[in-house]
Amino acid sequence: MGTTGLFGRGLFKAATGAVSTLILSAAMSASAFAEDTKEILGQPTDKAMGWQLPGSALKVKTENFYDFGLFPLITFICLLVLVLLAWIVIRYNKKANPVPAKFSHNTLIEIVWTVVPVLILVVVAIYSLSLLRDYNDMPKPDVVVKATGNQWFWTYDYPELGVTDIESRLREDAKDLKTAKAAGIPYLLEVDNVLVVPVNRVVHVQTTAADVIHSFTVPAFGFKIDAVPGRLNNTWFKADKVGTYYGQCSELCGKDHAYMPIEIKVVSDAEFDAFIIKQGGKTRAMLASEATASAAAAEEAAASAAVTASAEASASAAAPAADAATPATASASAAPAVTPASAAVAP
Ligand SMILES: [Cu+2]
Repeated sequence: MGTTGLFGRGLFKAATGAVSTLILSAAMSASAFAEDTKEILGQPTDKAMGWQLPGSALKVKTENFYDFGLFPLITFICLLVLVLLAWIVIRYNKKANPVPAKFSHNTLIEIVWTVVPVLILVVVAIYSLSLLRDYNDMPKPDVVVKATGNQWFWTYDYPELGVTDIESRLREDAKDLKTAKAAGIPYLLEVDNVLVVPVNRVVHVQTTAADVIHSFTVPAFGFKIDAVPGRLNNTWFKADKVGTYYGQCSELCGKDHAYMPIEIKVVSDAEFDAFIIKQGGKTRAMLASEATASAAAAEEAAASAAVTASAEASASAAAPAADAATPATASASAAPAVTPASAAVAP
């Protein structure tokens, strides 16, 4: 290394300088961020870097995979390549190494640089597939919501609860930074009609579109799902904190693509039921009791039908052997058996 020229040393200095500047600026921005800003759940924070605060357990898992898996791995590989590159440039340039070696292969090193990346990719794949499976295997949903993308707003339906066509558009005062600040709402994110869902419940999200492709995306819940005309795409989330969560259409869909945000309000079960009733729908409890009542009614009807059928069967069996008076007796004896059942159905 004694012959390392000025060029080599200069480059090394530049490289270490760049790395230390990067580290320093990252540290400075992190401390500045800690002082100046407080992250707000469900929305982006000014000057912040990295993820929004997570709003569900699945998002936490996704973030952990990136923060403790992919990001350190990417950083390590980048630094390794940088160091190797710097070493080659400094140690083996024309001045430092005037007589180059003539060999062209090294079996061991070639095996290593093939096998090690394969192993790294296998580990990444195992974690990725586990995460994909979690996103894919939806638990039994408590609420189904359907989000339809339109140019340029969203419409929301609760198909099972009888609530349809809630149009959700960007609020006028959110379109301008000054008016948004004055109103205390997030710029370009606040809508007139929000999508309301209950907390700690599995929400099944169906997406489609009425015109062109849109994308239903909410960072805090870690989903981004295309809304495609003529298709019904599915995802799910389970919000673990009450609050308001913002997202945006994430598929370029025309001139007002930037002005069709998504706002999800996560509320308690009681508030959710109140919202559904206000929208003219039926709550899950109402539907469940209706279902129980109609099941009971169906059971009663089936029971009374069976009684009638058996009465008729006995009547018809009695008929051939009896004289003209017997059918009247048979129907008279069948009648009381039917009556209590039909009386029970009536109320
Ligand atoms: Cu869109």
